[in-house]
Amino acid sequence: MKKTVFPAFLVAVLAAMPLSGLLAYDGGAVSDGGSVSGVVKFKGAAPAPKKLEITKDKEVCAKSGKTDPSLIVSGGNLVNAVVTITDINKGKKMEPQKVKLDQNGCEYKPHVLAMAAGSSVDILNPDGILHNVHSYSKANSPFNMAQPKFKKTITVKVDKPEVINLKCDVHGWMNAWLFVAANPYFSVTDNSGGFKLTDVPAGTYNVEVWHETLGKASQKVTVKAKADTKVSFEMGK
Ligand SMILES: [Cu+2]
Repeated sequence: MKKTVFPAFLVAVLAAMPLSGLLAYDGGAVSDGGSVSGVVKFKGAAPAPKKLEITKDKEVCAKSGKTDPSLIVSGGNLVNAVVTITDINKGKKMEPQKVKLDQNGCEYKPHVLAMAAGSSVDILNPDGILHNVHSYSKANSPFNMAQPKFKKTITVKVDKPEVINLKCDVHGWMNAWLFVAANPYFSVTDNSGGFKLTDVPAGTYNVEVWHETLGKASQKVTVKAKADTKVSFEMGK
């Protein structure tokens, strides 16, 4: 009996191919696209905002009162949740952006910053004191950089889709998330819990919400040409 033998080099090549390479996103012009919009609600009684204790550099960091940003509910709506389409590989053009993350008053603003993979983030230090930006990333190279008062901007590029937690080693309460999306369909909920994904080619997709404390929720959504499809989510503990 004849055995089928795979050449060793072919096996090695296939094994080395990254999954992201197989699922590469193909962006271009979308005509007759539809949209998905809606609200993310918080299930249950809204938690009372937790006050953060400012233990260092009070003259700069304690100028404004701070509350724990890890679960913000406004009028029953969930703030800072990221809504994405997880299974789209062809649609509108993916534009890497140049986005800003401010540390003004020892607080990251915005707390959750979403962008397309390949984007650059300008991390600003207008405080006149030392910050330290520490990323907890796996797909992208992790970084841990001191940002003294004279270093007003540090720019980092994020090439791979990943949700990255950022912390400041100087000020333990400082915490932010970079949501690096695999495609251009992402939206961060605002104070009204609202989100909108535009120029989506007609089809059925998996629409997912991510929240740093509440985890994930998803549903199948059918988008029709030139129409807005309303979707609502409810997330709780
Ligand atoms: Cu800091």
